[in-house]
Amino acid sequence: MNFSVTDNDFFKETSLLSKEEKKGTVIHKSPSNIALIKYWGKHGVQLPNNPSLSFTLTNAFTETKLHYQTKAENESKSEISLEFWFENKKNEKFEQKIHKFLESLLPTQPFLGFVHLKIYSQNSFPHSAGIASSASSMATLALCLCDLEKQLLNTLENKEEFYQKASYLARLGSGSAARSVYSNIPITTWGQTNAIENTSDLYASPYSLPIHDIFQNYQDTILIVSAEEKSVSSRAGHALMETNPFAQTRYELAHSNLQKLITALEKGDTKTFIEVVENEAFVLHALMMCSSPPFILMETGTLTIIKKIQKFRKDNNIPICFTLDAGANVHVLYPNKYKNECLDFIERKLKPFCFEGKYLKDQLPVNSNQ
Ligand code: 2P0
Repeated sequence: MNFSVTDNDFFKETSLLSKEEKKGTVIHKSPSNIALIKYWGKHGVQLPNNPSLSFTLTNAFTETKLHYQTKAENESKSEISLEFWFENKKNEKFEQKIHKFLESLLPTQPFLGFVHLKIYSQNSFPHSAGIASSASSMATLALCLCDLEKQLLNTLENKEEFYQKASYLARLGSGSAARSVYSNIPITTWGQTNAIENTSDLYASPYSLPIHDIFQNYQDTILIVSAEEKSVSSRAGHALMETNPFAQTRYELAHSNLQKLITALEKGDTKTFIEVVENEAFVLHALMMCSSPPFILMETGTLTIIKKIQKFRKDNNIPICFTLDAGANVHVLYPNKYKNECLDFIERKLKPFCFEGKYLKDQLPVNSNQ
């Protein structure tokens, strides 16, 4: 496939489905990701208004097991049949959400109506940590659905095609999930940009440009400032961009920040890396503050931590920086070679501002083929 891939490439006929009864289990694991160039604002069916780029995490992931059995001849093939367990308990709320998602896929993925599905999912990170799990959970579900299609219809044999489709389906579940289907790829991009070949708004791809050694095994320590649910859902957050007076400027800035980041990643230029990454975090939060209605997603502790990181960087000449998701928690980013100094700083100076002293140590995966 090339970059002229369209929605039609992801639609599948059920005529390939054999009549014999089939059952089986597929299992997948997907990492969480943290965007450096943020996706904030969308149009159409989950299409991003600007390209985004993210670091893949290693320790924060979702694991999903999908058990399937083909329906009997007299059972309806136009309905989804699903039971859903989260962390070993039947979860009605998640079941309804996934049911609705699968229903929305039925017109283009009709084979989903031909099976009874039992899905078991669990996260590696605590759910009371205010860490978004939609990216890793939708990505792992999408990978399972692609494996299901492969087993039922003998399609998606080609690896690249398999992952593109998984990313495409994950995107329909949650935008940032498109970037979470590639477990062992440290950097992922989603959204069409002339700066990177073969990029698409329909699915994310492994970052294909040179990465300097300083970014190998880059560290991300996630400081839990608030474990509460977000005050505004990401769906509502994205919608606020439609009336935000700075929206157009933001989309242009995302493109120029991406270009700067690409060069910094290649050259190992941590100074520019830090400028871009912190700017993207501040801009995301500034956009929410000047939306109508406005939202403040940072807490007092968030600001205190940010100031301490910036001071530590200046005083010690260590290229440590932060980024934020659409919430109060802080991702502290630093090169692997400064791990000891940075972890010591976090433990002594930042931990007191974390909710119950909680933080999670994470890092980029070591690059390997998918
Ligand atoms: C991102 N975020 O690029 C941005 C930055 C949060 C801050 O994408 O509505 O859950 O499901 O497409 O992906 C969070 O929004 O939104 C998000 P939907 P999603 O990671």
